Amino acid sequence: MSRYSIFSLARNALSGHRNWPRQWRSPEPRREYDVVIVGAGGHGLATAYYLAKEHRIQSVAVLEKGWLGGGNTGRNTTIIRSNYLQDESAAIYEHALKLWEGLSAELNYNVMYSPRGVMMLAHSVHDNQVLKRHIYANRLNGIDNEWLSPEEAKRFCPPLNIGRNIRYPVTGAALQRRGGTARHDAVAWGYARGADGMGVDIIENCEVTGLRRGADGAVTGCDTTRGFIGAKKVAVVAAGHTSVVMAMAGVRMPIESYPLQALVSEPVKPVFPCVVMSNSVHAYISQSDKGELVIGAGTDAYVSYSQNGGLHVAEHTLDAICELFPEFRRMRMLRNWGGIVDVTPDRSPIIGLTPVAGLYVNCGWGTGGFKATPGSGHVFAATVARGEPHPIAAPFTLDRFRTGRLIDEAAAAAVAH
Ligand code: FAD
Ligand code: PYC
Repeated sequence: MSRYSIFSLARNALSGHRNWPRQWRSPEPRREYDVVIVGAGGHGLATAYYLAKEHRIQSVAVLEKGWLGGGNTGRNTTIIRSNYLQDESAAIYEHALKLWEGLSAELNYNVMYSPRGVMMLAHSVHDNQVLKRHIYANRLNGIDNEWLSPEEAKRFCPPLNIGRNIRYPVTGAALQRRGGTARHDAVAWGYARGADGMGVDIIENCEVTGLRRGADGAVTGCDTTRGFIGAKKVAVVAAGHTSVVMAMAGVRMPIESYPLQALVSEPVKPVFPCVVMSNSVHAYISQSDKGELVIGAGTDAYVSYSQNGGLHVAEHTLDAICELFPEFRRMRMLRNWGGIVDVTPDRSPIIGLTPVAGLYVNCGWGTGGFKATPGSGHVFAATVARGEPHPIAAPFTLDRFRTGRLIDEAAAAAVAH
């Protein structure tokens, strides 16, 4: 049963997201569900939403050790694009991008998706060749991406310094015009409200501490800080801690966890029209609707579960930003933070079944899973509901690290790691 009264639903419908999640409270967990999802980030909540909406599975609980959206979903820099190299990746990220285009209407909740264009800079002959290869591969997959000269790049993004006398002069850029940004909290809240309205239980402050298996080896539920919760199926979507949670069922994951940080400047009037990323100088930047410049770096060099990034990484990023956009040199930084990203050997996600019956996993999105949120939830819900991989999810098996059918996206991740 949902905790929504008809009155509060009507009020929400009238006022958009302002009443949510303020008036919402986690329910007491039931003893048994059809599906338990571990992790109330965007991917877990989207999975719950599509399970309820498209597969009519409403006996679903989403268990969250903290608060919903408090993991990477609420910590990321919200860049959305689908300009990945390999066909398998292009398919899933483009599936997600198409869902982004209608998401506010789907959820009746403004996720502030803004297709303002994502421009990836080249700084050398090698960069030119790599980005052009991406452009051609994308176009073959029906995905928009175009090459810009330095002058065209500056016309698209006037603050960009295309002088030849900087350490890494801009030699061109790849532009995906349909790429952009969205509001991360709104994505979590929108999916949560939608799932909650269809009867899904979203239970905060409920850490999963164990995964139980029956005599036949199949999963039977989760031990949690709020007691045992039985489940016919358990879906782990616990970015950053996937390997910890999966080890509870005896499954060893090919995952390493790294801190990834970001920072924002003081808010200013609109000065930055798009998203700019540079893989070579390890920096990316956009401007939020609040006016802050949103700036990100690469991951730390060492594995860790710390939600802080090394200061030297931020310093290096700011050096690069100030060189590319000299007019920001005198701005003040407001705050910085970190998240823990889970990285696979080929930098592509793992979505699907596991060696344990009834146990499913969705992880390994590394530095780039925000953009995938709707597509990931959509195909994972189908996979969990049917007990077999959705066609778009099928290549992203755990098994590929045994068979060698890797999906190498180290370059398209566009963030050093
Ligand atoms: P999360 O939002 O992290 O959700 C997982 C949840 O699981 C967490 O809330 C956590 O508390 C919970 N959990 C963990 N263990 C347990 C347990 N034992 N019991 C119960 N709950 C548990 N991606 C992009 O596409 N574009 C970007 O611009 C971008 N920028 C980024 C910038 C930064 C600084 C960071 C850190 C990440 C960035 N990413 C970006 C990556 C993106 O944020 C993630 O890939 C994505 O948000 C993952 O979503 P999720 O729902 O899987 O994970
Ligand atoms: O995947 O586009 C991305 C991204 C940008 C910043 C972090 N990840």
